[in-house]
Amino acid sequence: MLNLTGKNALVTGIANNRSIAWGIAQQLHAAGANIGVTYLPDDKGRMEKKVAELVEPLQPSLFLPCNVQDDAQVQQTFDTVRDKWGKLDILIHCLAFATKESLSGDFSSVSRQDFALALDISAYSLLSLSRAAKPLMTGGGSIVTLTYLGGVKVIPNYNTMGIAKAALEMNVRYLAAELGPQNIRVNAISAGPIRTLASSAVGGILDMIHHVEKVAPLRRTVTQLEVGNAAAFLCSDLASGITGQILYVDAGYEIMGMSEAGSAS
Ligand code: NAD
Ligand code: 0WE
Repeated sequence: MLNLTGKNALVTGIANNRSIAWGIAQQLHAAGANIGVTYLPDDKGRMEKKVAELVEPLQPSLFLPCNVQDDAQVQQTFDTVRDKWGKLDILIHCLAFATKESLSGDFSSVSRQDFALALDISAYSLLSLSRAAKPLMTGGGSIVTLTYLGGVKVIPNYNTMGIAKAALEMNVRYLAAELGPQNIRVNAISAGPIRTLASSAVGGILDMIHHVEKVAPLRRTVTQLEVGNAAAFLCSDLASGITGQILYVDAGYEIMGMSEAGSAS
């Protein structure tokens, strides 16, 4: 059975109650994991307060600021994990960022700076967090990140994030190869579109969700908790033979071709 009792899980990327990371944290907690949470700090401490209130029911034993653009904050986070927990079993990487300008219009118009920013926050951060987690995963471990179909196929306006997700998915494979001998598994979940803070800021997300509801085999979108269940599975011993994989949790959307034809029924 799915049992994460005795496992220490660090979850990044919770911003509010719609965050995919929040769905994941709830399901890891329900499976018995000890939870640690990191948040993106802001000047006024608003995010800290908001996320602290949200996660209170999970009684996290760690609650730390961690902006992945700041190597010192990343190091501080994992120093604290080492001091407080001794070992780490599960790392959830559930964050991404690109500027609004690089998520619309002509793909070729993206600036060098915006391109670098998106790749830094959304893809390089999996490397830096995994590097810091590696020495703490002494009993093996599981690293899970979140990706999207736009890293494999062209999705209108996903643009620069698509390049970042392609890089992220290849990071998963190279990391899985490097960390496998230490029994650290690295996988990604490719989630279908879900209304969250990040996706709602994108023009046309509702149209995309309606399209998925018409075309996907299950005729609906997925929820944060369904993604959380898949993450709990990947982090559990039930998935002990799985590494380097991209698991689609998308109501089946990814398998479809000729998608207009499927919309009739
Ligand atoms: P969200 O806005 O709730 O989460 C994004 C998180 O990224 C936020 O918590 C934010 O604080 C964090 N973040 C941004 N910059 C950061 C930085 N520099 N340092 C640390 N944290 C930073 O939105 P979400 O949709 O839950 O996104 C979570 C992940 O899921 C992302 O990787 C996203 O690409 C992926 N995803 C989302 C969807 C979707 O439709 N919502 C689909 C597939 C994959
Ligand atoms: O990965 C994502 C969202 C990532 C994202 C969203 C924003 C909006 C606000 C990253 N950075 C920002 N920056 C902002 O300023 N998704 C998979 C959700 C998403 O985003 C899209 C989508 C879908 C689906 C963007 C364009 C087209 C489709």
